Amino acid sequence: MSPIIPLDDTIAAIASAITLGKGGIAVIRVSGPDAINACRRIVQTKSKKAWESNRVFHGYAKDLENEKLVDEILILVMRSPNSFTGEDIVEIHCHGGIIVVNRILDILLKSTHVRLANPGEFSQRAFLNGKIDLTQAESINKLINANNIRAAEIAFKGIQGELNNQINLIKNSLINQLAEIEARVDFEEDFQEFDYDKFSKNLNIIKEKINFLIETTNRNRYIENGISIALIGKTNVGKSSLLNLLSKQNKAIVTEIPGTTRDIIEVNLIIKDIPVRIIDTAGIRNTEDYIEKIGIKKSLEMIKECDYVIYIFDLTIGLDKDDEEIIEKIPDKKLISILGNKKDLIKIKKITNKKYSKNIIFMSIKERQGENLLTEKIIEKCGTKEYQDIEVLLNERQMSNLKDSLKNLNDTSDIFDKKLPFDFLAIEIRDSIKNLAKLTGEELTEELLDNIFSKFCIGK
Ligand SMILES: Nc1nc2c(ncn2[C@@H]2O[C@H](COP(=O)(O)OP(=O)(O)OP(=O)(O)O)[C@@H](O)[C@H]2O)c(=O)[nH]1
Ligand SMILES: [Mg+2]
Repeated sequence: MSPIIPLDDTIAAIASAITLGKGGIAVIRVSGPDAINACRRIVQTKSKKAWESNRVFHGYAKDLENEKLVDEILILVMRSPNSFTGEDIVEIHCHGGIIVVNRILDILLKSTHVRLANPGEFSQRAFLNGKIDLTQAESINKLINANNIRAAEIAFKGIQGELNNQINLIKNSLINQLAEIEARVDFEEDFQEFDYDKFSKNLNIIKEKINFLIETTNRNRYIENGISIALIGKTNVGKSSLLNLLSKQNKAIVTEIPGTTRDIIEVNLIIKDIPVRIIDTAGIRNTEDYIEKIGIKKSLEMIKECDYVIYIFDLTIGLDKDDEEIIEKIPDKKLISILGNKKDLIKIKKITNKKYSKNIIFMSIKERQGENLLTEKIIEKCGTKEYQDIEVLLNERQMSNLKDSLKNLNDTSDIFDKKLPFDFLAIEIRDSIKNLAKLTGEELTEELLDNIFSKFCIGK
């Protein structure tokens, strides 16, 4: 692939996380034709193996302005083409924290022609030099941003080329179909009559494969994005107590005064490997209090915005008409459970409403009774059992290309229904292939590329 962006300069950036007082070591990554020469200038070493490829050697970083040594470092050299970017790469492993790593980077930028890398520029170079395809580059970003094991596992499969493989399998099937049409156009007399049914069946099999990828992604998007669960109910039923119980911290104020919570309070947790955002809300009741009213409005909006709801009521009061009115506002597919709280208190009202009684779990948040049952309900409702075998999850860009590709194939239906000339099919199939090529990055404009890689962080 010939690069559409010039790659003749050399770039550098801090590739590790930088935090004051944390991280024993930090890594500066330098890539480009001048990487080795530039680093040679600021490194002092006695190593005989210095600057050989795939070797680590010991040395010191020095400030050229005053010849002062600023840190003791290890240097790793990977010569082109055997490196991540395909260019010469030097990694400088220095001490962590903020000051020293930034100082070495500054010295390098100041005393050589190396420039600071843009976000994602190392991955972009790896892509442009044909070391990885676009889906692999995007998977690196996903792996670094993964906030749970499942998401990390899927991202790693992406780096190994799983999504690319699956897309290429589909693309090759389409190329075969296209070849058949084109051969017929050129040498029609050598072929039997075009079999519309058979061709349509073949296309349907390909469409099913595309649909499978789209549906798997839609169903499992939460693995990467997490799911949001709102705690909804009247005042004083124990919503904030539940937030505190699940998050194992005293995040929300709990008092016996109805109307304690006025605003939305959120915590991020991992429940059985799923990232979950629990949202505590203001208790819903009729009130004249101006601030509380705003809070209640937010609670009602949250029913619409969140992915799931746990509805909570007080067992000593029972599930009354006011509760039912609120529950009716919650779509069935969002309702994880109706949670009857304060089971520890003796005075418990019987639940007469048969419609809801099946979905009620009894809990004492105060005495931590029923917590496991609630967690099971969450897992069950969020469909997490299905995600064991997921190989790929597409990001928005990839989904949009894949949907376009499917649309091209769906647009062929008229040709089959009306038995239009079969060579019309070639146009749609060719566009469908093109959309798949966009997905893997074979067909891209410079602008689109910049847009994709600018979402990466510096040093990647
Ligand atoms: N006995 C008993 N009391 C509980 C239980 N859970 C919560 N409480 C008490 O009920 C009162 C209200 O609890 P909160 O968690 O503040 O209730 P809330 O639903 O957030 O209330 P608002 O913020 O006013 O809407 C507090 O005094 C809690 O200690 C429980 O399981 N048993
Ligand atoms: Mg509260």
